[in-house]
Parts: sequence; C-alpha cells; structure tokens
Amino acid sequence: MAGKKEFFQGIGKIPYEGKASRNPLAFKYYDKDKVVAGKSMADHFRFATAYWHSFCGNGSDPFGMATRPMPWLSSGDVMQRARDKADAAFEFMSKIGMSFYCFHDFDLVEEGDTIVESEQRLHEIASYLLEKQEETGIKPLWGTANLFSHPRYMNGAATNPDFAVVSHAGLQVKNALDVTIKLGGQHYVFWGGREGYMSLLNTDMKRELDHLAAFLHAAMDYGRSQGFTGWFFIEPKPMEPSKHQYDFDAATSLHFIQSYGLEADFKLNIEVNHATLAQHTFQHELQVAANAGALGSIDANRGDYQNGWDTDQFPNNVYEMTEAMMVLLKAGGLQGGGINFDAKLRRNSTDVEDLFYAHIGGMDVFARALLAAEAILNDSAYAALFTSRYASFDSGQGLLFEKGELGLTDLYALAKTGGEPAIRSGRQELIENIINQYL
Ligand code: XLS
Ligand code: NI
Ligand code: NI
Repeated sequence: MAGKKEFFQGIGKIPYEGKASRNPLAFKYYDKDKVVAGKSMADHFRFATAYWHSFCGNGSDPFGMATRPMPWLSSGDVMQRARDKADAAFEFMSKIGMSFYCFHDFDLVEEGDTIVESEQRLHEIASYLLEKQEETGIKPLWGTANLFSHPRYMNGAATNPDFAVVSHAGLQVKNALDVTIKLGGQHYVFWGGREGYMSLLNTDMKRELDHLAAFLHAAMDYGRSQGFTGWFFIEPKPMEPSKHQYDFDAATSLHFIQSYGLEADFKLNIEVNHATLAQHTFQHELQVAANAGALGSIDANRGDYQNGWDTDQFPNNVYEMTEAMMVLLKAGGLQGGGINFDAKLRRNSTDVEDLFYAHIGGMDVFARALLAAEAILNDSAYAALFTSRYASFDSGQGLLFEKGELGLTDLYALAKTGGEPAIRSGRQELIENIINQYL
C-alpha cells in the first residue's frame, strides 16, 4: 500500500495462531494451507468478500441514517470515491488473506445520469481494479448486475411487463458481463430480487417466466461468444423485495433451469439466509442443488431465529455449519464456486476492526465445521449408521427395485409373503450426539 492512504490503520496481516490464541485479530481455525480431505482449506472455501455489504453498506436502514464511518466514501468526486473504495477493499482483502471478491456493477462505481456516463465510469474503474488485481492476485469470484435498485426496475427487470425495461436490463447485463470478463471473474450471478410479482392480478406469470428464460439464454450466448467459460449461477430467494420471487428456492430454480434447457450452463448459488426465508435449512438447499449436480457456489450469512428476515448476519453457528459441511464434503465440494460473505455488520458495529472480526469469525466457523465434518464422516460411527439404514437396497429384491426392475405386482407379492416390516429406529439423537462430540 506504499504511498496510499491506509484505511484500516493499526491492523496488519491477519495470522493463523490456532485455538489457544487470545488475539482477536488472528484466525483460530482457518489455516489456509492445512490439508483437509485432500485439499487445502483455501481451496475448499475460496472465500470472497461482498463489495456491496463491506465497502458500500454504511449501516443505514429504513428507519435511520448511516452509522458507520466509511472514509473511502468521503471524496466529493465520484471517480475518486470509487478508487478510494477499491483501495479500501484491496487493503482489507490483502490484510485478511481473501483471494476473491464479488460485485454488482454499481457497487464498483455509482451509476451515472446517462447510459454513456455509466459505461464510461464502469470502464474507468475496471481498469483501475485490474491494476489492483495485478498487484495483489485477488480477483472476482463472480460479478453481477444490480437489476433491483433503480426505479425503472420496480416492476421487474428481465420479467418487466414493459419491453423497454427488459432491453435496458439487457444493456446492463452486457456491460456487467464485459466487466466480469475483463477482470478475469470466474462466474456470473443472476439474483432476481424484482423478478417476481407483488400481485397476480396484474401479472402474466407464464409470459414473464418465458421472458426470463429468453433473457438468460441471450446473456449466456453473449457471454460464451466473448470467451466466458465460467458458470452462470442463479441465486434462489423466495421473497424480499418482491412478495413472491420466481427463483423461490433450489428446487424451483432447478425446475426452471431444466424446463428451459439451461442446465448445461447454469448452476446454483445457495445463500444461507435465503434458505431459511424459504422455510428450508441451508443443508436442505445444498443437498437439493447437489442432487442435480448443480451445487455451484455459496453466499454465506445467517438469519435470525426470532424474526426470520434476511438479516444477513455473519455465520456463527458451528453445529449447523458442521451439518452443512457434511453435505458439502459428501457432494465432493463446490462446482467451481466459493464462499462469498454476503453478510453485513450490524448497524451498531462501527469500529474499524469490526469488519475484520466479522470475517475472521465467519472464516473460522467454516474451518472449524469443515474439520469436524471430515472427522465425523471418516472417523466416527456415523458413516456406518447412515449407510446401514439403506442396507435392504444393497442386494436382493431391494437392489432390483432400485434398478427399476420390479413392478407393482412384484411389490405386492413380496409384501404378502414378507409380513409386517420390522420397526427400525432412525437413531437421530444418537447421530446428533456424535456430531456434538466432534465439535
Ligand atoms: C440479496 C442477494 C444479493 C445477491 C447478489 O438478498 O443475496 O446480495 O447475492 O445480487
Ligand atoms: Ni441475500
Ligand atoms: Ni446473495
């Protein structure tokens, strides 16, 4: 950072010190080079910072103004503000050892008054970011376009009933893809906050879904024509800001992807708090995605058990995360994606260190959960308990059924001679105790 302003003063490179350390600015579990289940922790997670929450979010909420001092946003000049923000982001990421970041187009620089002005600003800031990337080796995990903040998108972006808005969304996605490609971004995300409806009274749902598919096909064709080889991710979320969002959850999104022939290029980006907002666990959403070979990437955060909103808090529940890491390890990891901290500081977390504590805590929770999950899967009685539950399908008539070789009359005949099946315990409490023992 020679010659540059230091935004996070007094904070150096965050070391790994192990769990005996009492240094709040050190990792206790995340040891990036430590090999777990055949891969380094860094390769398992590919952690990313969310540009929007960490460098744009200032603590304001619908009830109050900004609470957090963000010195990188203080310049009166729009491009200087964008460069300062990039400096702060790269200083933070270098100090904490983050290899990736995720961004919306207008997180990088504010949208201009005209299309030409916006494009000019994006182009300029992308060149600046490229220099920072070359200095540090940090690059985007994924890029996306903000198709939800501007009033033009109040009735939707790709699913807007007005074609003029749909084409404007197309312009924005083209530019966002161009920037993502220019910056060497690995993947591209579609999160459809306004792709849904407030009332079916004024909404032709089928037509809007057809438009969404046509839009995604167009974006994918363009990306491929420009040499983009990453995945396109759909990020499911059931509601907020729309009453009902079309990408409700993993199962709904997969159905959409498969119905419209997008499965060769699209996978899912699963967010913890979106899962819970859809009344699912995070583990459930990971497993649904994994079942379809579509577990692409993760947006890490957590909701609140009492109010259920999309509160985007940093992860802190090791027990639940261990269950999630068991799903992840069994699925063979993420398909090219990483763990993006789509999480924000609380409005009353206003110290310069707070952004570090938040990410250190989140990364340590993942690391600790991964270590526990690996031990549970490989060293405990868990695997045997799990597989023995399905032993009746491993041979004999059960295996024939599994292969699709038995008809209903075969089942009838087997049941009639077999008598009443034995009652078999699912042994959930036993398994829960095993997990507790490995944390
Ligand atoms: C909002 C979403 C959003 C996406 C990117 O709830 O999580 O932040 O990750 O547009
Ligand atoms: Ni979210
Ligand atoms: Ni997200």
